[in-house]
Amino acid sequence: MSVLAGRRLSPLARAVAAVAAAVMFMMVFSAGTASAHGSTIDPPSRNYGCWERWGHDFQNPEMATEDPMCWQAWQHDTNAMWQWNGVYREGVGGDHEGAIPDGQLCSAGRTGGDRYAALDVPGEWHATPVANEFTVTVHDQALHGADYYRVYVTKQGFDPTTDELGWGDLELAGQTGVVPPGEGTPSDDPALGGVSVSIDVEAPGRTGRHIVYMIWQASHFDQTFYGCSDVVFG
Ligand SMILES: [Cu+2]
Repeated sequence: MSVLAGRRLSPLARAVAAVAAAVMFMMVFSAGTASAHGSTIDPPSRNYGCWERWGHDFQNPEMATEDPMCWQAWQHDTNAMWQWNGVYREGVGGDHEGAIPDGQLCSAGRTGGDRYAALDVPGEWHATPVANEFTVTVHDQALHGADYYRVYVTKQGFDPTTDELGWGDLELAGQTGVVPPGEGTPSDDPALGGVSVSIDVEAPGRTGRHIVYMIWQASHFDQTFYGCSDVVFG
């Protein structure tokens, strides 16, 4: 009887195993593509910086006082921090201002719903010291390449601790032409992979806190990445 039952069940068992294998494959595949994006890593974007500084210790309550804006971001949506490389939109067609309302620039216009909304909140974000001429480094994990990178810096007078970021606050400070896929500095950090691309930036006359806003028009298809990095001049 047990032999007969085994024979009768084995096609079902094979079917179950096949479905399980397919699901496993899809999970691995989607996890792989989800991690295959990027962001500004220097000066770090809000999303990358909070992941890099606290990803190994994100439940540490000291973050609330040491790095309060990262704390509110981790509290808002942990997945946004794990998916630090996913702040992008598709099909924008180059009309960034049309796709992203004022006040939502850091979340790429609330891409993915509410997930990245905490990135738009003004406050005491950890700020990287920079000179008026500096280099922005964007990390491209999956060798997407770029049609262009554009880097903006907020105008003098903008205060990231109190002001929501709008398009009218930005001045272009650096840009590139086409960057072929794979061009850049390869990373030996297994959490990153891919290549880092450096962009020269000039922001004369700036003092104090500012936001560096980065637009990366990837070239594999119409996928555009956006990122806010907090800096302090002088
Ligand atoms: Cu990607």
